[in-house]
Parts: sequence; structure tokens; C-alpha cells
Amino acid sequence: VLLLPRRFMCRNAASGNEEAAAKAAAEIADTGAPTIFDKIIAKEIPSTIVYEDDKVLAFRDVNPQAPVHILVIPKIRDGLTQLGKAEPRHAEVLGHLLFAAKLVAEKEGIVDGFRVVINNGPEACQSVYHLHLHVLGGRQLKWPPG
Ligand code: TR5
Repeated sequence: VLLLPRRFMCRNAASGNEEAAAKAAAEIADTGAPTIFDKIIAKEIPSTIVYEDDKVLAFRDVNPQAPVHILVIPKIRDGLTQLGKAEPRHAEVLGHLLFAAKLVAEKEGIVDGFRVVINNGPEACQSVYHLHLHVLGGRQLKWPPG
């Protein structure tokens, strides 16, 4: 029997690895603390960058859920840990992120069929609290998502 709260029923929990799930759950919270993405932005941790401009960075997801799986993130988080925390001042960067997602889809040759996903909060299985768009494609995607 899985005793973890529903909001932690993501990834490791789903695979039955309760120890890993508990560890992951303990580490995942919107504390406003720097995340692994800050290190990727600072290039302290390597990533496969596919698009970059002054405001956003797009790089390949380390655990791809489709043949093309890219994350598009703002270079400056400015409180935007999750979409639900967006303020009017974030409107410009939100639009910029979405347009960057389209550029990435073009670059990757999937512009005729791709999906943009934002997981917001524990019940959506958000695991990194630095806003990011998932750009997924390269295979037939199913609907509805899980
Ligand atoms: O679950 P959400 O929506 O928050 O998505 C976070 C995504 O970040 C997941 O799809 C992870 O696979 C991805 N991720 C996590 C790390 C990471 C990464 N993608 C690229 N490089 C990464 N590094 C170096 N480290 C991670 N912890």
C-alpha cells in the first residue's frame, strides 16, 4: 500500500520505489530557493542547449518523455517559481517563453505536431520550482494526458 499523499504520486512513487519517492518528495517544494536550473543557466552544470537568447534558455530534458523533449525557462526567475505565481510584470516573459517554444519546435522539425506543457504545483507533478515549459514531440502524442 502506497502511503504517500496523492500529490506525491509522481514518477518514482508510480514506479513503486517508495524510498526514492519519499526522498524526492522531501526535496520538492516551492521554497523560492535556487534550483538546479540556476546552475544550468550559469553553465555550472552541463546541458544540451538548443536555443538561447537574452531572456530564455532551452535545453534537452535529461529524462525525455518523447523523442523531442525540451525545457524552455526564463533566465531570470524573478519569483516565477510556477505559473500560478505569475504577476502582471511577468506577462512579457511569459509571451517570450511561448514564442521561444515555437522557435524550438521549428528548429527540431516538429512544428506541425508538438505539445507545450506546464506542470503547476504538486498535484501536477511539478518537480523543479523555476517556471519551465516542456516542448514535446517527435511521436504521436496521446490525449488526455495522465
Ligand atoms: O516535473 P516538472 O514539470 O517540474 O519538470 C522538471 C523537468 O526537469 C523534468 O522533466 C526533469 O526530467 C527535468 N530535469 C531535471 C534535472 C534536469 C532536467 N533536465 C535537464 N537537466 C537536468 N539536470 C542536470 N538535473 C536535474 N535534476
